[in-house]
Amino acid sequence: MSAQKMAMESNFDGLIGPTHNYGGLSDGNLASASNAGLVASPRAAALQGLEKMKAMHEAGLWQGILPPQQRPHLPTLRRAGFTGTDKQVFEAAWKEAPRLMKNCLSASSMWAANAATVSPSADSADGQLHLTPANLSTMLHRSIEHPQTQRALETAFPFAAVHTALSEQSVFADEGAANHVRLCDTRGAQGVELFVYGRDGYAPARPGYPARQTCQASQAIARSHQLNPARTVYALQSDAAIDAGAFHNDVVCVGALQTLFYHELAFADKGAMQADVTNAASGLFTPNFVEVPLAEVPIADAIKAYLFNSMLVQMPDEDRLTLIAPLETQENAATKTYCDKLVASNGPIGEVRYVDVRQSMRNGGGPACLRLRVTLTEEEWAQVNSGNKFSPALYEALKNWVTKHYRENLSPEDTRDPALMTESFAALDELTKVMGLGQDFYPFQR
Ligand code: SUG
Repeated sequence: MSAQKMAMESNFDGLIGPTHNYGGLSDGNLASASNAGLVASPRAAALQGLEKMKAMHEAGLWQGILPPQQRPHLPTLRRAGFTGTDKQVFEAAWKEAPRLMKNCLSASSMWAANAATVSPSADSADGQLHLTPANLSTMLHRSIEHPQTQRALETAFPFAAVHTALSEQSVFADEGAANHVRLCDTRGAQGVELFVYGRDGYAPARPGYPARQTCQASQAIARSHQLNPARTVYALQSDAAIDAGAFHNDVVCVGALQTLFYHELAFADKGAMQADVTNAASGLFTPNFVEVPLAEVPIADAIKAYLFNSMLVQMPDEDRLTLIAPLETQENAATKTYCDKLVASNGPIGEVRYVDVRQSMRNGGGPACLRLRVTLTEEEWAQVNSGNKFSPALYEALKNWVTKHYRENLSPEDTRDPALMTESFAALDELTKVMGLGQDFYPFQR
């Protein structure tokens, strides 16, 4: 085994884009369905995201930023037969295919946990960092993200193996890191990668809400990331979790270092999951399973309050882990009581901090959805594109940029305004300069 390098987990957050709105686009995501049609605040959303990044940076964690994508996504509209100037395409699409248009306006790339699956260099046979952009093929509005995601990842991680998304077909439906947990002793050491899937891609679709991740997608990623099969585990989500609204496993489970924190109903066979993870970790570390009992936190509360869609982080100089939870977890009696008890116990989680990401939460995106975890060695972190690294100066520049370009309010009616497109493209054009992304980063610039 090669000498272990000093490594840390970084968080790359999706910067929330100027068209953030409540489109009701995600079947099985209860927040998206129940908040459809609300007036959104793109400006407040982006600023909430920036405050979370700032808090993590100030706590001493490595913090990165992934830029928003171009919306409306004109290439999808043109592929669907709309022609003419951008404005003509925009107006004709709203008139003839309003549902398609709504899908092309979503700012969904903010949920960076779905951008890709990431395997650090310590886990792969070739010693490289591997990233596979998620095809997100289950939801139309998300399926158009991956080509631009690939570009964004290649820009941010020029030294890494950035793969092409898996085949865009139901057998290979893939939602990225939201269904993937890496456990380890120390970050730079060989870890165990746990892939959680909702269905066998060859089986008929399940009744009820869609299962978005297939076993075949997870296996394909583990192969191309050159993972050691003995250190790789696959576990099936429970139907109960999916039917209660756990459209991704990270709605009912989060892990860090040796700790896996999950709801009693998260897995179809939790005994098998525990045995498989323990076996895969043999000789490396002893996993610490923190299971939240149904009797203490009903699954409906866990999902509504997003207890598990928290970031589980190792703060410098803290012995125990910190859970970065949404304010909604503090406001729910069952989850708040559980968190107080968790901290008071002498278990692996020693603190819970609450953050305000309400704008994203109304679309089913908690603190954990907004970030992509990338474990990096010091040498790798030094090679990350500097424009993708959070700094106080970049924070100030982005805050000014958001305040200058973003609308305070965006109602469903407002999304029909072609000025939203021109404003958004002007904002993104300027962003490529602020973040040093190059002058042909977005399709409208090419
Ligand atoms: O894919 N919501 C996202 C939320 C993603 C959350 N990510 C994780 N759990 N990792 C989704 O369902 C709603 C968009 C709308 O309805 O306007 C949406 O796409």
